[in-house]
Amino acid sequence: MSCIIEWDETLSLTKRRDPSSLAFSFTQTCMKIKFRFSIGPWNISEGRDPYGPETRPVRDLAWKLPLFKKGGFDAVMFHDDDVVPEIDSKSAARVLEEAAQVRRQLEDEGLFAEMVAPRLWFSERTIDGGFTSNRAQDREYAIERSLRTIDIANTLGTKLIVLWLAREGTYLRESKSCVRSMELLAQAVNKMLDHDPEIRIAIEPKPNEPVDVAYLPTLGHALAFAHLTRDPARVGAVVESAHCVLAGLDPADELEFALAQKKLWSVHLNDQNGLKFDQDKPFGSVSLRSAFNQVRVLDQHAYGAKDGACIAFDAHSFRTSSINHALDHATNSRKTFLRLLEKVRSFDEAGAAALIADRDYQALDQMVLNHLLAS
Ligand code: XUL
Ligand code: MN
Repeated sequence: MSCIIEWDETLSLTKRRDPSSLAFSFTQTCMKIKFRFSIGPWNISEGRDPYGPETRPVRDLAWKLPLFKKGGFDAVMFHDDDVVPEIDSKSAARVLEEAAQVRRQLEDEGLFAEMVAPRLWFSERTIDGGFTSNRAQDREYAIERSLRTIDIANTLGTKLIVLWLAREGTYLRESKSCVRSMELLAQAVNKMLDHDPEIRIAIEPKPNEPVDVAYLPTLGHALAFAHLTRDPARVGAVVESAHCVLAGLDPADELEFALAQKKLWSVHLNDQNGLKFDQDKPFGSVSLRSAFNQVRVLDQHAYGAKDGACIAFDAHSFRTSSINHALDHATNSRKTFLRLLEKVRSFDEAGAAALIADRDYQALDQMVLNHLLAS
């Protein structure tokens, strides 16, 4: 994997423990991670919401890919039917042919596929969930479709499968059993792991929407669930900022929790204004300080340096945006990330460590604000 890290002189990330406090401070000696950025075709959306229709025309992949490249993105994340539209009506051979065609399109644009996720929430066969549906034929469909997703991923040249378990939960608590649902989920994931011994499955937790109560609402649930599968080492996570906010959790802490377990295999950075509907706002749009802390932990722990994991922005255009500005939310998210990276790298870590040693958190608070406000 080329150019993940640009080294100047040394090859060390040194971790220094301040003897007078419990805090760790990090000195990134001459090391600069060169982050790689990713985006999904669904992030150029048409503006539909539950109360109104599309506000922008549909654009195909051939239109989107050059735009992604021009916007500074290196990789593309896909749902299975982003790669092969109307996938359920096509033969296995046809699906792979179309996937191969998309791979050529990606290569022509100098892009690569980051991950593929089965879209298990749209079909009439997944109305009550896929893997945890109460109907056996729905469960079979969900597993079959997920195995096809792995075949598509192989054709595109990625080994990362994302599972956002949209409808694996309940609208009505009495309709399913959690223990039974964990068994069903583990059976499904085991079949996926068996299908290709090289794939890794990253679960993307979200507490609600579309279901009332999701079975894997947080990162902690997802990582605990990994241990119910045949190969926990191959089951990790994607952390999305907005999903953390929806669960009342701090996105930077969630990222760091996954990093501590070596299970942060992708990130969906965006923003969310409180416990409301899923908003997928541009990164930093609601809380710049939270965004600063997210960038800081990713940089401190050299996210992606070893495994090439990408920074994805799972944001959407505002409904009011015209098609000419359909990617601005993503290019702006990327610019904000890079500006915050400068802020992270110019933060006075030694000064912060001294304030932590003194337990002067009031001064530390103001120091962070002053740093963010300084031009
Ligand atoms: C849903 C969400 C999805 C996943 C991919 O909230 O974030 O778009 O990222 O299936
Ligand atoms: Mn997401």
